[in-house]
Amino acid sequence: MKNSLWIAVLLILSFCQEKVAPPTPVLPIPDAKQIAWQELEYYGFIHFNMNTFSDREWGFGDEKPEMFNPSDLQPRQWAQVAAEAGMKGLIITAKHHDGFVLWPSAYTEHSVKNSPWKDGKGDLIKELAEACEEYGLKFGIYYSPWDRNHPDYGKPEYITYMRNQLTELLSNYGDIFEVWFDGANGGDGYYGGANEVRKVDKLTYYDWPNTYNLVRELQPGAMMFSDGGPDVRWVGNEHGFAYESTWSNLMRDSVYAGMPDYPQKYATGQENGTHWVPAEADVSIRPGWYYHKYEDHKVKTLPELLEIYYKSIGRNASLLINFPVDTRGLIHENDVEAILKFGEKVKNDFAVNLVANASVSANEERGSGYGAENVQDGDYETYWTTPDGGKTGEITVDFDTETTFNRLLIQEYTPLGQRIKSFVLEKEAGGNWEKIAEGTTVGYKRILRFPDVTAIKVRVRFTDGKDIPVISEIGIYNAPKLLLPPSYSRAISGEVTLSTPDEGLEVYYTLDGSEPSTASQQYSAPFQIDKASTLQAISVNPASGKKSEPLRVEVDLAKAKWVGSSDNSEKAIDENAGSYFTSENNNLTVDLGESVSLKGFTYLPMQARYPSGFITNFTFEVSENGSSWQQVAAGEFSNIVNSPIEQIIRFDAVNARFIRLKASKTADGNPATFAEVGVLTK
Ligand code: FUL
Ligand code: CA
Repeated sequence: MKNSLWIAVLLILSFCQEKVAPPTPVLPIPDAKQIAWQELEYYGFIHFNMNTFSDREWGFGDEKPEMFNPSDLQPRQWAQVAAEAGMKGLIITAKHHDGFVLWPSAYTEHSVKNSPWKDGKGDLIKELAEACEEYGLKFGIYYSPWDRNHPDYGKPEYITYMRNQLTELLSNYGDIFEVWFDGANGGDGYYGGANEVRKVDKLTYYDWPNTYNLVRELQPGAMMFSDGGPDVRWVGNEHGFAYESTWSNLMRDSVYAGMPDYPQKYATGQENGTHWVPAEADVSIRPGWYYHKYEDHKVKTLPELLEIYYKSIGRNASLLINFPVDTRGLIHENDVEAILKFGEKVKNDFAVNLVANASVSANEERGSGYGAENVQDGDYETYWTTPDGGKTGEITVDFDTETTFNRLLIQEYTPLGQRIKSFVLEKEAGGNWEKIAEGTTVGYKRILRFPDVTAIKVRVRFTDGKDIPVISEIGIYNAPKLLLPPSYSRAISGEVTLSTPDEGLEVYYTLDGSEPSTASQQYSAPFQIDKASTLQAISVNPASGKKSEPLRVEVDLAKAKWVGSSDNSEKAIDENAGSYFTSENNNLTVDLGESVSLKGFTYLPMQARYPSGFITNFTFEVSENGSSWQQVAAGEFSNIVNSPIEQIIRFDAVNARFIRLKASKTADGNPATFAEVGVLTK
């Protein structure tokens, strides 16, 4: 009797230990190549082709192969920079809209084979494929369906040409991880000399189903990108930002490449989307996709790149950052510096996962194999989940001691589908739970940023979902402060605003040219500057006492009383670098409202992506009464086209109430433009 009782107890125990069945997937779910791809998260784009040499964004198609002539082409430098910056792959513009191809294709003469580069013996696709292999990167191909060079574009013959070229690219260069089909297409072009407009039906012309089949056959592991997938979709903008709610599910059958309302209607994905087509956020490290010397000073700053990171990878999208490789054939020094700093900062933000050594528990567990400890083991394959029937669940993290943090990272186990619709992070304070931050969708990865919080115990509550939560990982981090100089802006009233690049920093400043320290004036609210002053300001982390480099700005008279003499000229004196005045008669005249002693002036050229009317040669005149004028300076803004930064001209002191900046010549012959004009009185 005693024995059989024991046997029964043992039997029951072993039955309980038996692994519980995993949750049923919530459809749609990713396929094997999509699962492998999502781990890459972050990879690079290379825009380098004919446009690099024609200094354009979209070549017309009539460019001559002789123009493709890099002086120091080094794909290994690209791969090295990408790998050092933490990227997992590179995708290159094998053919852009102008039709020029970077490999010796047998199907066209519009190719590197007819260029001076390596006497026509070069194959850039091969060189980059090898460089990627050397640096452990995946290799991908951008191929523009639109071809402004090809005589047959628009006819059925061109589809054969396109497939022939894809066959070359997908057969001869090893494994391709992504094939990027651009949605931009159709319009005017060279088309073999026809010089006309050719419109195609974007839905039917390319016969996508058969083109996709060809890619599948040649590269079964490749992800295909376009507006609507089939495997990875465009995020719908070129800023690198995904959405607060980003689903990997897409109503794929309603979408095709280049459809006009795609960004508004489909780019976020849909909760009830029918297919798994995750988002990829593409963005260039400069305003343009291709290299233009005049954008050398416009490389994205560290705060801008971090914003992109948190709004792409932190919002369930992958991140594709573009390098406009320069005319030498190198990633420019400024871009290298920016991307390496960014890679370093991201690494530091996520260096220590505070959950790893905390005690983690759940309100409910599905059973053995699905416990809360799975969210802290650093293994994506193991996950915590609950019994069937609900849509909510809670994970509590007990740090045991007061712990400070400012980032929450969550990963759903996507092979079972995307489920979470809302969640909240709370901390325990005096026996109550207080909200720290909240979010909507999660997906492969979701990251929330918030000001520093200190707590012993926190919990993540999954408050709504399509089904039970299935969570692979939860991370909590204390990202170091971004200790950069404060940023500066000024109103026409003269009021100055300083802001810190990160939460929880303090700002101190001086106005007399002395070096600021924590003993200087602390910034608390916008303040007035009326006269010429040297403003210097630092950001300080009060917790560590560490301080940033100083910001230094020469501030001068406020523009409150200034009046421009023609319509719209106020845009040149509104303290806004983004607005500008265009002058048909090439001059800007301003009444300063009172007579002052002038010692110089400043001119900021137009800052738009496609600027015009840069003043290259100027005269500067002053007047006391607005009728008799005296010229006090004349000359040239020598490097303004390549470097459109603020120009500063000084002259001997003169009293004046009116100023006039005249363009005797503009760079492109168009009417002069003025983004901002100021005076120097010191
Ligand atoms: C766009 C293109 O038109 C741009 O030139 C660039 O290649 C970008 C990545 O995609 O649609
Ligand atoms: Ca895990």
